[in-house]
Amino acid sequence: MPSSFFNQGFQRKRPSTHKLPPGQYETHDFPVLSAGPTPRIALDKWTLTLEGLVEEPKKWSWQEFNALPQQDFNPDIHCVTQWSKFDTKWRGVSLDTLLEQVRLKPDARYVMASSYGGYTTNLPLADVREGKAFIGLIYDGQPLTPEHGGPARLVVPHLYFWKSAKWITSLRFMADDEPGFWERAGYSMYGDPWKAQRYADDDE
Ligand SMILES: Nc1nc2c(c(=O)[nH]1)N[C@H]1C(S)=C(S)[C@@H](COP(=O)(O)O)O[C@H]1N2
Ligand SMILES: [Mo]
Repeated sequence: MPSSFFNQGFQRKRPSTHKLPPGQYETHDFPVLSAGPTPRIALDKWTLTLEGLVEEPKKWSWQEFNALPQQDFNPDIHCVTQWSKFDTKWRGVSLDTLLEQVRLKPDARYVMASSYGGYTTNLPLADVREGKAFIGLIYDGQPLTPEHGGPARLVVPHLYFWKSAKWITSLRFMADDEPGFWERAGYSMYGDPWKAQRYADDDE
């Protein structure tokens, strides 16, 4: 029997099969964690740009961005402060959809996500492709609130949630890894919750 058939049936019958990464506890709230004040971005001023190692940079206005195909995502999320939240309900645009609209240069290996307000965080390019990352616009059926990163935030659920930049405004493709805001302060360059990679010392 193909394993995908088995997995689908298994998940439908047991939707509550969730796992906690090491050192995490489950919360039903949605805590807000912001390193600074919440920026308020007027939608007619909002832009998202793909830049760096691309043949031509690509910039979307809010209106253009909202014309892109959207999908539902229901990931479990894991914050380095040890809360995890199961089955969060998002709607947004897959990074794969965005990447279809640029030609990456062959040496692009990493991405720096930058936010309104100055926050940055780094990720390997492979970790934002193939369905692994999206720009969240709707949370629980409502436009994403400013506190949680509205109007638009990056969501990369398989890494600790500090990699999910709120108020995102650009993704810069890079040849070499560079630390972002928390990474410069001693947090892990990668942040795999399943390996408890909280601090730089936890990286292999
Ligand atoms: N721009 C920006 N993005 C950010 C942060 C931030 O301070 N600024 N905090 C990060 C951290 S540490 C976490 S745990 C999550 C928190 O998201 P939430 O406030 O929606 O729970 O956002 C991440 N993205
Ligand atoms: Mo966090």
